Amino acid sequence: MDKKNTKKSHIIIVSNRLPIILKKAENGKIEVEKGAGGLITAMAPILKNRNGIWIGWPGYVHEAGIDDNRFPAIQSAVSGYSVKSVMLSSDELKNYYEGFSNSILWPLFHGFTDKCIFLPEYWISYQEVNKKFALTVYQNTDDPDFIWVHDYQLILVGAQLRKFSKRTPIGFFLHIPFPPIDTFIRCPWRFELLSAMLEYDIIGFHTILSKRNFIGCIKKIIQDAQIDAKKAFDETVSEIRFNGRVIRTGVFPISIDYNEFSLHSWDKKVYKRSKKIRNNSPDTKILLGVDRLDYTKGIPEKLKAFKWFLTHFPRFHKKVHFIQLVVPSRREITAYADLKLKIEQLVGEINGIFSTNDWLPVQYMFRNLDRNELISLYRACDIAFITPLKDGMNLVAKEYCACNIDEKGVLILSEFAGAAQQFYQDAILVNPYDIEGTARAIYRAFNMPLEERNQRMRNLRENIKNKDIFWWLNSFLNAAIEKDLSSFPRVDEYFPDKPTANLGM
Ligand code: ADQ
Repeated sequence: MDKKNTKKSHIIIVSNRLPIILKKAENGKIEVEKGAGGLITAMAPILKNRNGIWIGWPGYVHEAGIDDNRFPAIQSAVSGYSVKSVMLSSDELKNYYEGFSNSILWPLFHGFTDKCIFLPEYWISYQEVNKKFALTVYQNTDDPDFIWVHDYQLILVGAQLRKFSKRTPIGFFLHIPFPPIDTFIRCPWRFELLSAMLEYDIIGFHTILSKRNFIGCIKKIIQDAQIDAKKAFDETVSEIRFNGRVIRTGVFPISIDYNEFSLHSWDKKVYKRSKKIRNNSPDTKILLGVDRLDYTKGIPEKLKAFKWFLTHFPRFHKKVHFIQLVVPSRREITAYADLKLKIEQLVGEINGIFSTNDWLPVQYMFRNLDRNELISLYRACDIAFITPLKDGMNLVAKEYCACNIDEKGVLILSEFAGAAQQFYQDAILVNPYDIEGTARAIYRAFNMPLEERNQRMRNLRENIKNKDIFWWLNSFLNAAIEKDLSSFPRVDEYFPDKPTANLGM
């Protein structure tokens, strides 16, 4: 990018991972492919249009002083915009990524404080690596550029850029929930983290609850910040005044490329594959869970609810087939390795108790699937069973509905997924800690009349179609530049005030 000859503003995306995937080819060589996912799809056109750059870690460790010949392959995997790699050593990976990011911020922000390991060396590494990211951003940007930093691994990047005297507008989007003050306050570096967030010009969250929690923490911890409490707590986008600057904060529920998923579901190969999945389980309803291996996703609780269902409703034996897909993730961290064992033990227990010669209640898969396989599963299943204990948004819920082109499926969704804020009227909401209530929700999904299923699924799909990933991207960027914030409607909000699963039995 020739920065010197143009003053047109560019867009710079900064995330922990670059939008690429490293794959081992059959000959043992590592190949670089373009990554998939909503964020990448949505960002690509805007990055191409505005001559943008994506800055991030390419996904492998690299020791200082060694020449890396993979950079050209990384660049050519992503066409139309530039990528810049930030290299991490194995020590940095251990302390910044597995340590501060995934053994402090991830559990803390999801409310699992017992899983936090507050080691000072993690904090030191987190600061150093965030500085390293900021330096790469600094070296590759010019003043009118808009820098957009993503997620909890990189909270300090904005503040570090200010230390380099960067005055460019900088935005931040948090993809995970922001915790309430009584949780956040346990972090030994609470003041540093919050002050760093106030160096951004705009900060986005998935839900109004996260935004409120953030404002609540600012009010208690950063004494000089001026907040119009009413607006801050209720409005989609509001302002905080601090140190002579105005910081905007808003609610932007992330989404998926609805059209892409929906069209893909009409594909002949997908149809054939989904038919095959259905034929493997004749006369049964398929219940589907798709989750990354993570204690926040509530997989053991979900299995316990399924066990309760089979125990108390024996007439559904041989009438239901539960497919639980788990995507490998962060297994180097002990809590994740333990979780895997727990899940496998529960699957074994349920199948041991209930299976017969011609019926296996739980089919468990622990691997990555390609797009076709995943969409075929979404298409084949009757009930999506998505019950995280806490989740920023949950894109699987949105993908499932987008793929449910015959509009006969049912979505069982946890109240504690960000997506519940959007879908509370049409999904069956459950409290995943309530094993019996969750089991009864399966019963309800089983018995829901076709007409009701059609209506609910149509509403869900309409909702996702109207607020897809491109809507999300535009809302965030508009909020960063819009003069009149009243153009952002107030946020629709769900809070459980009565028993959730309307059991109808
Ligand atoms: P995640 O915790 O990763 O994301 P989620 O939003 O559900 O959770 O996204 C998972 C993604 O992985 C989905 O796009 C899904 O298609 C894909 N996937 C799942 N199983 C797969 C498999 N076996 N093979 C291949 N792909 C699979 C974080 C936050 C969420 C937030 C997102 C986006 O934790 O709350 O919704 O970021 O902001």
